[in-house]
This record gives sequence, structure tokens and C-alpha cells, in this order.
Amino acid sequence: MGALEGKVGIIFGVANHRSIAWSIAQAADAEGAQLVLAYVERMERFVRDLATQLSRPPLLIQCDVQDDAQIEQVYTQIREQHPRLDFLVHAVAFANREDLDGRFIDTSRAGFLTALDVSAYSLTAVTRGALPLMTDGGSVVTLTYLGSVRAMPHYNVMGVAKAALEASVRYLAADLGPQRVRVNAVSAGPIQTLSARGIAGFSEFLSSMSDRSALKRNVEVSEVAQASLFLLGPGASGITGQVLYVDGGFSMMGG
Ligand code: NAD
Ligand code: IMJ
Repeated sequence: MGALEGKVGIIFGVANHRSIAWSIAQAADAEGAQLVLAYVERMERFVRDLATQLSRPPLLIQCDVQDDAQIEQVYTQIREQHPRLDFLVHAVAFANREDLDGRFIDTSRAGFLTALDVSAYSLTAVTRGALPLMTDGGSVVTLTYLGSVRAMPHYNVMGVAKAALEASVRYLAADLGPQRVRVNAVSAGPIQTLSARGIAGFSEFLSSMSDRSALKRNVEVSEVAQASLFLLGPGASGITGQVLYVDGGFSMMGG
């Protein structure tokens, strides 16, 4: 029997076949979970196509996490098909392009608010919506990056957003613990997804990371998915409010 047999979960953030969210969806599907995929309108074509690869047809729902009405609509639709929700994956991030290319000091107020809204506040918003459906406890996992605690080149305002996201994980975990809802983050090493493409010098960055990591390689998206699955599943029943690094041992290395 799979670790998520009979469980229902929602995954935010599938854009295409490279998405970390898609790798988590495939792994959760393989463990027996029934899935709901929430995606942005622009990616509908890719998501519909990917959905056919899952062993149980997922419920597909459009959702821009900046829009409270769309978030509410997600849970209205889930309630029509499922009596309960057991887990939630948040794999959503966005900052304006110019805020990742330029100097951090030039971040505009609007750019700062956009990055924090989409990449950090949305975790609280989507978790709040899911809570009434998590009647038998639940597990929430979000994706973060080392740029939250170190000043990484180009990551800029996204680093500030990830710091807020990780703090949100701790406050949500404290808040929801009494309801047996756990909240954790996976801090993934760099992976070539849509969100990493076009970042100046990303390929060089990838190879310098692997040289300096303990394992001397970059992580595979499937490794991030397996760690996420662990946090979602019964094996992590005693873990909440944590950030689990899946980075090939990059962040812990000294000189
Ligand atoms: P991705 O581009 O496949 O996923 C990002 C997702 O965010 C996309 O599906 C996109 O549609 C969604 N999104 C953006 N704005 C949205 C909005 N307003 N409403 C709803 N969804 C919105 O890239 P990914 O690398 O799989 O990113 C997933 C998560 O993993 C992100 O939180 C990212 O910060 C994190 N992460 C990525 C890496 C990496 O190197 N790729 C490393 C560590 C953490
Ligand atoms: C993103 C930007 C700069 C440096 C980066 C990244 N490094 C890594 C990423 C070193 C690993 C990928 N990452 C961890 C992200 O969270 C990406 C978020 C992101 C990416 C884009 C690109 C396209 C765009 N807006 C974005 N917003 C957020 O227009």
C-alpha cells in the first residue's frame, strides 16, 4: 500500500513538465494520492496534457494566488467532489524580472509587494482556505531556497520573500499544530525549471554549486519530490515548522 493511499491533496505550481510541483505530483500519484492541481490560466494547455499521465484523473482548477476570489473558488470546487483534504503543496513564486536582474537597492515598492504577495503571503492564504477541509489533520509543504538566509547573486527581492515564507512556515506550524496540521518547507538546491531559465549565468552557477557541495553534484528534481513526499506523509508525523535542505550538502559546507 502506498504512503498516501486514500489521501486527497492539492498541489499549487505545476507549470510544465520541469516544474518541481509536477515531480511532486507524480511521486504523490505513485503513492496512491488523489490529486487536485491548481494552476495559472497561461499554463492550462501544459497542465491538461500532463494530467493525462497520472493514474487517477486529477481535478484541475485555475487559480491565481493573488486573487482571493479564485482561492475561495478552488475550495468550493474541491468540496463538491471530496469530503476532506489531507495535504497541500505550495510551489509558487514570482518576482518582476527587473527585480532579479538589477541591484537589490533599486527594488520598487510595487515589485517588493508583488514578490512578497505571490511568493510568501499566498502560503497563508491557500492554507487558510484548505483548513476547513483538513478535518483529520493535514500536512502542508512549501518550496524555498537558500537565498532566504544568504545573499545570493540576482536572487534579490526573492530572498526577502523566501525569508518571509520560512517565517510563515513557523507561525503557521505553531498556529495549526493543535489542529494536527503540520507545515514544513523543503529548501531545494538549484534546478533548471521555468523559474530558473533565463537567469543570467544560471548554468555557470549550477556547476559552481555542484563543485562546492558535499555530494559534488546538483540535486535531481525527483530527490526534492521524495523529500517533499516524506514531509507530506505519515513518516514525518512528528515534524512541523522545519526547513529541510535538499541541496546535496551545499549550504552546510565551510570553505
Ligand atoms: P516553476 O516555474 O515550474 O514553478 C513556479 C510556479 O509558480 C509556476 O507554476 C507558476 O505558474 C506559479 N505562479 C507564479 N505566479 C503565480 C500566481 N500569481 N498564482 C499562481 N501560481 C503562480 O519553477 P519551480 O522551480 O518548479 O518553482 C517552484 C517552487 O520551487 C518555487 O517556490 C521556487 O521558488 C522553488 N524553488 C525553486 C528552485 C529552483 O532552482 N528551480 C530552488 C529552490 C526552490
Ligand atoms: C532565480 C533568480 C535569481 C537567481 C536564482 C533564481 N537562483 C535560483 C533561482 C540562484 C536557484 C530559482 N529560484 C530558487 C526561484 O525561486 C525562482 C523564482 C523566480 C524566477 C523568475 C524568473 C522569471 C520571472 N520572474 C521570476 N520570479 C521568481 O519573470
